[in-house]
This record gives sequence, structure tokens and C-alpha cells, in this order.
Amino acid sequence: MTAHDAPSGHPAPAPLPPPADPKLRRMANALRALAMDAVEQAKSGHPGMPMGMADVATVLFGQFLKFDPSAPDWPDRDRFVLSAGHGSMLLYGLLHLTGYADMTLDELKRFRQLGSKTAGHPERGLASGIEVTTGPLGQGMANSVGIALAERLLAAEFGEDVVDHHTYAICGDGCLMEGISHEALSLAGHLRLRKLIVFWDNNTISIDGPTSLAVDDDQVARFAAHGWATDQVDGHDTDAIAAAIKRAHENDRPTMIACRTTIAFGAPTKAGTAAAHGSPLGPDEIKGARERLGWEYPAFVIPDDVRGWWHEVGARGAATRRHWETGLGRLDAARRGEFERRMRGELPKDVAAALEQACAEFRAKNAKIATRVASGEVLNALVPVLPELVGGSADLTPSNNTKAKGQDDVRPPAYAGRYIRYGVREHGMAAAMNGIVAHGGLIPYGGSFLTFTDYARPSIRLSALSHLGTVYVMTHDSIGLGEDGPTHQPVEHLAALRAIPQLLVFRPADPVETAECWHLALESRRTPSVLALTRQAVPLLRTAPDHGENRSARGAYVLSEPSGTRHVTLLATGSEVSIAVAAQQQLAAEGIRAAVVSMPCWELFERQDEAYHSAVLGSAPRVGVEAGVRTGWNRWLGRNAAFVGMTGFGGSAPAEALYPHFHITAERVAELARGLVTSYAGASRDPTPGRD
Ligand SMILES: Cc1ncc(C[n+]2csc(CCOP(=O)(O)OP(=O)(O)O)c2C)c(N)n1
Repeated sequence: MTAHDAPSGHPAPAPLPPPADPKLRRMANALRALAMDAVEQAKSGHPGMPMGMADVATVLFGQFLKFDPSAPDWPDRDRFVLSAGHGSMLLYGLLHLTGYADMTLDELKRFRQLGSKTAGHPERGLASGIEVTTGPLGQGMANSVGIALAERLLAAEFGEDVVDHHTYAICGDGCLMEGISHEALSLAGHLRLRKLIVFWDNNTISIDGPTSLAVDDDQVARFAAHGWATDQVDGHDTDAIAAAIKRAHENDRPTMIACRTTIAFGAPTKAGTAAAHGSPLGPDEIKGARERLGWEYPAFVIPDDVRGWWHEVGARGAATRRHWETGLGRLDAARRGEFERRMRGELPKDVAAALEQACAEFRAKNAKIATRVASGEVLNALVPVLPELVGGSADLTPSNNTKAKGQDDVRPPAYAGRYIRYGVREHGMAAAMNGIVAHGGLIPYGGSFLTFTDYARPSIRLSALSHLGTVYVMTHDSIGLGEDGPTHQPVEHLAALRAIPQLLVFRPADPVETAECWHLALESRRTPSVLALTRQAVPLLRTAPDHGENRSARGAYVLSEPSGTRHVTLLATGSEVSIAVAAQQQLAAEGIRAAVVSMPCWELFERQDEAYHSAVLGSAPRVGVEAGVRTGWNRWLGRNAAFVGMTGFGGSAPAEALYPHFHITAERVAELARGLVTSYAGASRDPTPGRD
């Protein structure tokens, strides 16, 4: 078959226009071939996008990207984010050809197979060179806003001789249709992230067909309206692409380069159609594409000249990296040491002492305060000793108590401040924070109301999936928030968040536990944390000094043990722990011996051994107390148990009216405990916790 014939009776496709640079076209064709072959071998995947964006990627990696495959984590490397993560074979091909040791040809051949590094969508941590996990459309783009922001913050702190790199992202039509793109673009424009460059794969195709089926947005005007610089190029014209990137480097704002491309460029009948989006092309089409592209090599074979060119691209960065390292070595020891500590993600020693001091002050004052207020005090103690903290809130700063004394706003184009006004953009904030963590050198925390974790949930899930220790400060954590009513009162949120694997959900009971949970969240650099905090005041429960022991570290502990064998164990979290304590006192007056267990973090408790579980939970009947739904509680309650909580949505009224209205009271806890003790007295106990 010649280049002008087409398989299976289709009209012969027009010949491809001659490339501006035949060498670059051959390099791009290697990416195209690897994508076609790997998807074909896996019988699954997305060949169209990698084939369409291969020219852009070749120019970017070949002529601009600052990276060194022999030192993939070099701090001053440029960051590349493939937001259109379904086109993962583009990234895997690039990593392989430029010489990342772990991205072998065998890995490409095992695309999408169990245990391979070439997962269906790029996963941070599976292979070096993958900066963030992408796949849910729009997330990578929103992460890149955080990555670019982290670069600016660190450059302001350490100087541009130490931190000076670009963040590049490829996004598709899908990324731009997702709502999160609105928040991300708007935030990046406001923050004037001039070193962020986004390539839009403008191929006008998504899964259902032409994008005109669903969207008519003028994307270029849209970016411009958000304060971005924009450019438009033929995404197969390598000269034009290079010129646009050079122009972007000069802009004082983030830049979007709209790249007009053909999906599955080179494929004889499927190019430019949705058929090439997410299915193997098939042997005939691949054969036709090879011929049209002039790529006469068998599957997975890269000719020596092309391999050599790509190898040169990969080798180019080592000298730049060494030059940077020499510069770092010349810095004074204190500045260098601090930079290196930050990039290792190690906490400074003073953090523990600062938190102990905060706890000592809580005890000295012994005041009834909300845990959100305690969190604010903890931050006041942390900020002077933890320069990597970057705070923020989605426009709820005074409610979340997230802004500490001495924390200045980030005021673009100046980035010396360490507090970000994320605006009413919970989802964008969460994704940006993930980007900040992924960049390294900073610990971001961001606030909103717990109920609005729903608005940020896809990004919270990705924090967990991609091992990013983002800290979410989520206040107004129950009906206890009162008058704002059921729209704002979380009911199922604790359960929903606990359902996310690899996420720590903290619900501290008092100011001391708040400090302890903050410490645990800060130490947890590879697992994200949600701090669920009260709006309403709670009494100090941990009045006795702990001599430096973090009692929340095991997730649950006996706060108060009665003298003599337990008749009943009251398990509670957050603001309901003090209700359990009040119930304990009522029961004691009747001669019923109740223990109170505080459970600030189920996930940490789950990690403890059976002996500890048994010691804490005991074998007596149990009553769980939490102003949320019961879902998940059976894990800890066992058979002889009751639960005091919510069964439906809350109500609009002062908190003092809502708790009795929903029967979340000490009296109710005592009543249920009494009933259990009476009916189960003498019966055999099952000491092992039940399963949901
Ligand atoms: C949040 C989210 N919704 C849906 C999908 C499923 N999905 C994957 S790719 C895609 C279409 C994307 O179109 P486009 O960005 O134009 O990609 P292209 O067709 O150019 O490869 C969809 C709906 C997804 N990955 N993420």
C-alpha cells in the first residue's frame, strides 16, 4: 500500500504537509509510533491525543524544558504536567526516549498492565518524571497553578539564583470544559503566574464527537478575560510552536498557547475523528499511519538516529543541573541548609516545642473555646518556627481562623507573603494546594467549611491517591454551627471523607487535641489530612500535662477510665467528647462505671494492633457519639452497642437548640448506656470490634 492508498476502501487521505523540520518530525513520529503500538498491544488506551500533540511535546522537551533524567527530582527543574492524562502514552514515550532509567521499553510494552509503571493515567510516584497524578480532567491544569505558585513563593524566599523554573501543562478540550478550569484559570490570572505556560490541544474532538456538540466557548477570549496572555499556533508547525514558547517566556502573565492540532495526526482514516480518541487504531490503520508518516519500523522499534537525537535531548540538562548545584554549593551554609531541609520535607526541630508551649497556654487559660479558635492559636505558634507554611482560605478566613499573626497576604507580583486569598474557589484551592505539595519545599493548608469539602472532594481524593500531604482546615464541622442551617451543616461528610483511602480525618475534641492533630498533620507529608473543627466553644478536657506525649497519635485513647471494671464504654469524637464526659458523670452518680474514649483519628487508630484496640475499646457495651451519620461506626461499636448522632439533615437554629432537638445530649447517651448495661449485664461480651 502506498501513502495515497487507504485501508478498507476509504477515500485516500490527503498527503501530510511537509514538516518545517524533518528531524523534529521524525522525533515526534517516534512518540506517535510508541503511542499507537502500546495502545494496540494493551488493546486499550488513547492514541489520538499523543499523536496530535507529539509535535508540541517534541519542541517543548527538545528545545525548552529544563530537566535531567539522571536526577529526576532536581529542585530547579522545569515541571511538566500532562493534564489530559488519558494521553499518558505521550508522557511515557517522552520519559522513555529522553532516558529516564525506570521507563524502559519493557514498561511501554506493559502499558496498562498490573504492576507496570505505565498505568492507564500517569500516577505520581509510579515512575520518575511524573509530577502529578492526572486523569480526572482539569485537575492537572489546576495542580499546575499551585506548582507555578510554589515556584514564585520559593523564588521570593531563596532568590532566583536558586529557584527559577517554568511550569508547562498540556490540557485538552475536556480539561477546559470542566468547572475546575474556571477556578484554576481565574486564580492563575489573579496571581499573575508568569512562569506558567499552558498548551491547549485544540483538536475540536472529544469522546462523543466534535466538541461543537457541547461547547462553543471562545477559549482564547476566556483565558484573556482571566488575565492570561494568549497565543495561537498550528500545533504541527514546530517553528511556530517554538516562537510561541519564546514569546510566552517574555510575558508578565501566565500564557495559554492554543495549538490547533489534528487528533491522531497521521492516521489515514481516523485522524481528526473521535474514533481515534480512546480506542486502539487497529492493525490496518496503524499500517496506514506508518506509511503516511514515513515510519517504516516495526512495533516498538526506534531507529538509532531518532534514539540518538532524543538521547541528546535527555543528556542536555545534566550540565545545567550541575551548574545549578555548584551555585547552591556557593550559598552560605545557613541558606543552603534551609533550602535543602525544605526540599527534603523535614520539619524543623522547634515545631514540637512550639506546640507544647501552645498546649501549656491552653491549660493555663483553661478557657472554653472552639477548636477552630484553638487552631488559629496553634497557627500563631507555628508560623514563627515553620517558614514553609503557606496558609489560605476559600474566602472564609475570619471563620476558619486560618490567618496567623505575622502572615502577610501574597500580593502578586510580589510573593513574599505566606497567605493566599483563594477566593470562593474550594476546588481550585484544593488542587492548587496539591500542586504546591507536589512541587516541594512548602506545606500548604487551606480552609473552608466542612460541608464544602463536597466542592473540593475530587482534589481531596487525588491528594490521597497521589500521596500528597495537603492539609485541609475544615471548620463548622456539625450541626453545632447553628443558625446557617442544614445547607451548611455537615452530616454525612465525616463518613464520606473517612471512606477515602489514605486520608487522615482528624476531629479533635479540645484545644490540646487540636494542637496534637495539627502536629500529626504536619508530620504526615505523604498522606493528606482533614482537620474537622468546631464553630462552637468546647471545654478543655485534657487539663493534665502530658509530658510531651501526643495522645492523639494512636488515633483513639481512653480519656477517662472509671475506677473498677467498666460497665460501658462511651466512644466519641470532637465536640461530642465533652457530651460523653457529661454522660459519664451522670452514670457515675447511678453507680454505672463508664469509660470515655476520644477518637480524634479513626485511620490512625485502625493502624494500631489488636491489643491496643482491645485495651481502648474494652469488652463492655459501647455507645458511639458523633453529630453525624452512623455510617462507619459499626466498625468500632461491636454488637452490644448504641449510637447517638444524626439520621437526617440538620436545622436552622442556635446550636443550643439543635443538640437537644436531635437528641445529641448527655442525657440521651446516659439513657442508652443505662439500657445497654441493664440488658447486657452478665451476658458474654465480644471484645473484637465489628465490621460494617
Ligand atoms: C472528570 C473527568 N470526566 C470524564 C472523563 C472521561 N474522559 C476522558 S477523556 C474525555 C474526553 C476529553 O476530550 P479532550 O480533552 O478533547 O481529549 P481528546 O479527545 O483531544 O483526546 C473524557 C470525557 C475524565 N477523564 N475525567
